[in-house]
Amino acid sequence: MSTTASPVQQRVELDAIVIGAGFSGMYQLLSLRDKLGMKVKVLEAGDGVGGTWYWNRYPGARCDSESHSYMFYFSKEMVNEWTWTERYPQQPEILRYLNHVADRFELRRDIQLNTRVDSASYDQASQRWHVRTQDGQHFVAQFLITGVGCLSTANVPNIPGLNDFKGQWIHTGQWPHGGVDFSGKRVGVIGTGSTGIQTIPVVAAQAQHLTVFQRTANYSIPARNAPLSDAFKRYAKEHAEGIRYIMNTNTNAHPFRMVERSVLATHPAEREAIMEAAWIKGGLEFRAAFKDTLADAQANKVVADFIRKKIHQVVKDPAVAHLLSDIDHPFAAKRPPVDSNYFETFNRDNVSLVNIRATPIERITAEGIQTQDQVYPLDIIIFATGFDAMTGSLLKIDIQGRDGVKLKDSWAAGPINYLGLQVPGFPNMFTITGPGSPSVLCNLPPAIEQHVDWITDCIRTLRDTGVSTIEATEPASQSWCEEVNRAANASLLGQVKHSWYLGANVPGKPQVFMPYAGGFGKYSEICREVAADNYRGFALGA
Ligand code: NA7
Repeated sequence: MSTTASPVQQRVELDAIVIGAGFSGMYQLLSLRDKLGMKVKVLEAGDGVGGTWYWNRYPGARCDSESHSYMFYFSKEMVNEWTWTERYPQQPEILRYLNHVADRFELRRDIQLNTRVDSASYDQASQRWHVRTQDGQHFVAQFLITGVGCLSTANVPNIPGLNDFKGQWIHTGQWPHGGVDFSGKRVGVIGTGSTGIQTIPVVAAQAQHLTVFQRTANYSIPARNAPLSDAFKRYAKEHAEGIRYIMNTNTNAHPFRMVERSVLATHPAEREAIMEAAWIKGGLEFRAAFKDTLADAQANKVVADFIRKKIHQVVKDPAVAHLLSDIDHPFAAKRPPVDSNYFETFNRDNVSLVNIRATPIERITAEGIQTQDQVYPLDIIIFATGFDAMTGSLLKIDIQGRDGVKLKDSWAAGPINYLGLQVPGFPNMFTITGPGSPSVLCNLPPAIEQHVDWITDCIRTLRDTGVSTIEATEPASQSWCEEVNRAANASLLGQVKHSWYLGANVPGKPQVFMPYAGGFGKYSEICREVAADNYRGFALGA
């Protein structure tokens, strides 16, 4: 049984504190507790495990990674035990999987739910982290490990008048557990990122009318979701080691490789056939049909034009098709969504599209949304407006490192870090899939396993060699941030200035490209070399 927060003040001494009980926090707990025999507690704000998949319960919520890759591979037995039902797992199925992980490894006894961490401060004299929770509990440990998720702090735009709205408004990342009934309702969705694109077709099928408020048109690839065949289920289990090897050694930790073929060097008729086949197959693998799609603007335009053509083929009203395909950024330079009937949904009589780039939202009134030229009466507004990504959840906690330096001050100009694993000035604190690591550019479970394994090996080494503190040095962190920047600018990723990869979606956030775009395989290799070189770039203290 999980324990629930008690209001009684107490001071609990531990070896390590882990924040968050999603994929990251649970595997970190298992690794430190069961492999190293440490005393560990996971503190989790929700009243269940699952992290991102606990909170994101909006209709249509589904993973864009294929199910056989969106799971832990550290346990062969668990790979064999668990069988996914669809090509892309839906949120309830992923949540069931994560609950299975918690039960299978008896993790719940060391996970404290309903416990929001308020602050964490490092005491240099005792070399201990002091963690305090919203309800006044006090935990002390040598190591602090954050597994707070990259996309977990909801970004609700500050639109004037929201409090005046008489209807219901919801952010997709804070969806009510009881669900929302759209029948007979006039619904507005703001946002056409991956989330909006997933939820719009499902909401449209239930609502009386759906109005989509689009600021930036987006590419999307058909997911071609379907139940998995028995043959595929067998294949995934029988080839688990091979699948794992591919994920761990390629660019984005997906279970397929990028084809070593250039768009521009391929004859136009042949590349059209290749793109057509990739479109029919569907999913993020479309992006891997050529090696230069994200490296060369001309190559990208060929692929982008193919998708624009597809949008025009699907959407019957040419004006709507134009608006949906009038995309201002290269394909895959912002996170490319995959969908089930997104563009088709705009052929429905009960769906309309509003171009808020041309006529921006001015305010929300009691009745609905008012743009520059019209009022749209609504009963429900859905904010599919994304997250304060990568740094938001860390900065919500008042984290103070050595000499009382606050993380928010240290990161005022951007998230300085070393390998996305540590921050200089914050000894013995590790950030699972932190800014500076490949994280959101990857299929996340392999990226999480790699981080957790590295952190666990590091702590084991410290213990075995009598070292009590480890801290990223300032020079190593500076040069890693330069490398993160270089990697982004080596591809078209660095050219898009209004993406959440740079923090551009949150007013006032420093604009720094946060994930490492040099490739997951290469990144893992760097982490291995650093560890083998006696933790080069980290200061080790007695
Ligand atoms: P995203 O990808 O950040 O998309 C958010 C969408 O909301 C995007 O279309 C934004 O338009 C729009 N948005 C954000 N703020 C506003 C305001 N103020 N007014 C109008 N429109 C706005 O978030 P998602 O949840 O879809 O996806 C996040 C990740 O989760 C995804 O990549 C997967 O990895 C899973 P913009 O493009 O900024 O003009």
